[in-house]
Amino acid sequence: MTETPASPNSLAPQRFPVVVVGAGPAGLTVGCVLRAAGVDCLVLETGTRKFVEQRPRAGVIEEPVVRGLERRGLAGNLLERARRDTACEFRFDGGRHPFDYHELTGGHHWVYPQQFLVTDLVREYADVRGGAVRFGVRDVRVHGLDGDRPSVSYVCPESGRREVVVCDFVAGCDGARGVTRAAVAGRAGVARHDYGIGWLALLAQAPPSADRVLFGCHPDGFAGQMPRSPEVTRYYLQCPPGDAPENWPHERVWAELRRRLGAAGAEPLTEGPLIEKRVLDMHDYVTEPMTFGRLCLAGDAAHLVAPIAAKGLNLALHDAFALGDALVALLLRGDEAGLAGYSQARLRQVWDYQEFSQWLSELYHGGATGDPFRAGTALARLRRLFSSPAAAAAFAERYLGTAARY
Ligand code: FAS
Repeated sequence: MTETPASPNSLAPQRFPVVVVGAGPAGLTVGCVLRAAGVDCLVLETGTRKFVEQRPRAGVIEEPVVRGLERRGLAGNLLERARRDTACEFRFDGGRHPFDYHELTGGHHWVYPQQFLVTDLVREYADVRGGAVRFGVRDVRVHGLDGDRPSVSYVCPESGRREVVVCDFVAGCDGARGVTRAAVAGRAGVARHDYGIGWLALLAQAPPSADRVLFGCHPDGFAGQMPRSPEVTRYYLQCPPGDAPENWPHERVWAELRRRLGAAGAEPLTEGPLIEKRVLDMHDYVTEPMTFGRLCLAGDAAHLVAPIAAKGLNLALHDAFALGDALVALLLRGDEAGLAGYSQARLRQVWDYQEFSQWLSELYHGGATGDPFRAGTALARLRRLFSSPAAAAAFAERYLGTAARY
């Protein structure tokens, strides 16, 4: 951490109560909550507006998160356009095993591609609520986090000048590879877990093969189908960590998907061109605490949960709700309780979701480890979802993220 730089060719420092680093779901939601309360803030983003609005990632959103967005006036398009899922389906033992969580709990999952949500949030923040945002910034640095006048500096894409913004708080929402967590690397406790597996993340230009999420728990590895829209479908295939997308030509991908998702009575898969192919090495991390002086981390900047349990986006939005509300309470009413308790409260849910992700990973991947004992316990865990109402209810609560408290 360095003192506020006074570079000779930078203009006088600007001033905002809050600087938000990163215009992903977490950063934009914090910005929208602050703007709704009339708190000024500046969002800094290295990508262009077009880039952040078109980046496909998650798509499954929990009901409590949808209601949180709705209460903050951020769910208009989502409620109109998203699909509500009522069931998912496991495929193992050569058979189809539908899991109707709506019948069990009355709950839903909402399916709304993350890039659609980010597009809504950018419009709401910048165009509707008049929030300040700088896209395309470079070399963002944070300064003086332990004092009461932290600042953020960045290189302006137009002038090439380093600009300085003085603030009261920095919201670190710059994702897994950002600079804010790195700025406190020496002080943060970071707990990591590596699953030792990869997922080939695919987007197919094809309608979904089934109107629900499919989980194929196959001895040759996991396969998943997540409908995203009537035209595009997300698929995942378990692969070795560090594998190269080039090793997965079109024919091999569909042959593996057919095999691992194959089941008696199942419709054939609807194939199509693969418009995205990338390998994700499955790992998790949690940063503790999530606040350092005047820096508050939220979303993937603080914790990463592999897409196994579809929790990353949901955790990022839960963080953003809590952080936005806490900053408003402090800046407008001098109420410090929310911010003082932010890190501890968020970490309870973060660890709960990490534990669920681990539990689910064993269920998905245990059968493909080559270890007959793990394969046996994974199958027992799967079968219990369909033989024990208590196990089914517990799974549904965690899968839907509807636990009353953490
Ligand atoms: P984000 O990473 O979304 O946003 C951070 C922003 O900060 C980005 O716009 C970035 O450009 C910007 N930034 C980075 N460095 C910066 C800097 N130095 N200065 C300024 N800006 C900077 N989650 C699920 O729940 N379900 C899924 O199915 C799922 N699938 C995924 C698939 C893929 C391929 C990936 C990569 C992730 C997936 N995730 C999924 C997780 C994902 O959704 C994240 O949890 C979510 O984007 C987190 O949101 P943010 O914390 O806002 O971070």
